[in-house]
Amino acid sequence: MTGRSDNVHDVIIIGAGANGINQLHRIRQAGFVVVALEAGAGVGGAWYWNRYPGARLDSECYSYAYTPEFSAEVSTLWEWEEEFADQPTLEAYFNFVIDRLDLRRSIVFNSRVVSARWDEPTRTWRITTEDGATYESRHVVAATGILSVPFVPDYPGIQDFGGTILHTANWPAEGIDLAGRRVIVIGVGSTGIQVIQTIASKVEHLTVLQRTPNWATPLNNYRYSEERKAEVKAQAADIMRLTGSTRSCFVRDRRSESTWDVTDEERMAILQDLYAAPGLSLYSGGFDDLLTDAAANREVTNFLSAKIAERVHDPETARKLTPHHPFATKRPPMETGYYEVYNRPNVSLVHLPEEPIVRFVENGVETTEGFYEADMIVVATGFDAITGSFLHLGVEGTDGVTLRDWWEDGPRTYLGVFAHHFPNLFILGGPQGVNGNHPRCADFASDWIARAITRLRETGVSRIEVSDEFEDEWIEYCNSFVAGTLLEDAVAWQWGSNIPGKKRRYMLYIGPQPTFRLKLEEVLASDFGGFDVEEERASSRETDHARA
Ligand code: NA7
Repeated sequence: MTGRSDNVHDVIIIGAGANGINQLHRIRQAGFVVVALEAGAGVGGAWYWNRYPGARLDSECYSYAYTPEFSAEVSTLWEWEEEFADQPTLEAYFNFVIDRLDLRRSIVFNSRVVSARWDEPTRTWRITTEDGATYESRHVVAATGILSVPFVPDYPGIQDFGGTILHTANWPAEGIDLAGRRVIVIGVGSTGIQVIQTIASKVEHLTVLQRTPNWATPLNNYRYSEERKAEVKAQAADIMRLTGSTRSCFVRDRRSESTWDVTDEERMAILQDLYAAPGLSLYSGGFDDLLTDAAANREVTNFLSAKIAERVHDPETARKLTPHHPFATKRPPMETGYYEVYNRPNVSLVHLPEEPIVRFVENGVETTEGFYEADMIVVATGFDAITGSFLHLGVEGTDGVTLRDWWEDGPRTYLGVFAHHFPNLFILGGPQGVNGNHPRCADFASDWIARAITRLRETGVSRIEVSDEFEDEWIEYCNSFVAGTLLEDAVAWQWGSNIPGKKRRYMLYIGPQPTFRLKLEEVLASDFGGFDVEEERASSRETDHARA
């Protein structure tokens, strides 16, 4: 290979969202020369790009934040104002973190990675960004997120629309004045619901184009009193211990009893309590058999159907808003006054299964049954989730094999971290690794990756690669948690169902996170037993660079 780069590092991290920042700090603390390449002009990842009206967290802030173990200073100094922070607050938080930890100087902004090629003779990754800059490093950590490639359906005539058309992940930082506008929102996932409930009272008219209604439950956000702020800080370490012990790193775990272990009255009272509790409680704190017993799940959906019927005045609209799939087989969105929006005279609901879109035209959207005028269309149709951002990096490993080829039939990893053909590449917070409260799940993996790379340095290992047998084993293990559950029939981004042509594969590890961590620890305890490991050869590396 020709053209060595001047930008030589021990480790390159791709992405400076919650996970990339985490990894950058840990890798730098371990004494490596490291840089993080970030496509955006600022940090925060999802919280940098998703600036749409109403963008808000739905994990409790204090469980989503960095732990006191990650940085006691950040944990002590930062103050959350409410249970579920909004996008501006989260963006401010990530900026605060990188400034307190002096990480900004190690991040190159506006640097979208377009190619990452493994160079076998030098045991080096060579990376090129969109602007032509080149970098190289012994190790790469890809931390590009599972919801970062916006998906816009290819509607006939979409280019003919004469007004503003925007995917929610591309909302301009300066905002958009919505007063007096006739707006169409397409999509009623977590994002669409946040947009709809936020803009309904601001626009002249709002038309919602809904393909599949979802089981939205109340966010129950609240602002913190001074006492609560102090309590959240004082309990930070305990909360992190708790989220480290639960199945999906949420503050709640499923109840140990089944739906049928309690009387009908007790069940209704429990469901009502969970409905009134913050955030994802009804999902993360529900009955043990929520996703394994269809009849048990129906107890929840009957309960929620009644809530929709109570809250939406027009029975026909309530019918359209009532889903048919089991609760939580699609990721349940959180809402604040969402259902009441449909009682407003300036809001209309279009149920696409009953009147599909025919085409976009200059001033709106035509369906089989009507025409909906708009001067703005908000596209809240989600993401090429889980694998999309990793496949966009142009990764090429051994023997010219690309990650896109290798994952053609779905992601293949070992422990969500390693992939065969891609030596010294570590995936953080990607497929078959995270589930639930993502940054908290990835925090453990980030800590582990920093320790793993340190061990490789200490033991003089220049190259490490996992076998495809290990991948097969991990895929089978991941699938075992989905087999026999109600998730098997789900139509959801976790299966890739939202992207035309994407192979149907369940792409997340949904087993217990504590088990996942034990498995990672076993790899270190066995000194990468079973991996293909090569020690440094004196001649293999042309440039030996300084340590930090
Ligand atoms: P989601 O959850 O993927 O939701 C996307 C929405 O857009 C959903 O209602 C989709 O309906 C709808 N959609 C997708 N494609 C189309 C087409 N072609 N026509 C009409 N409607 C369509 O994305 P979000 O951004 O809301 O949330 C992503 C995650 O971010 C969320 O799960 C949280 O974890 C945070 P469908 O259900 O596919 O019929």
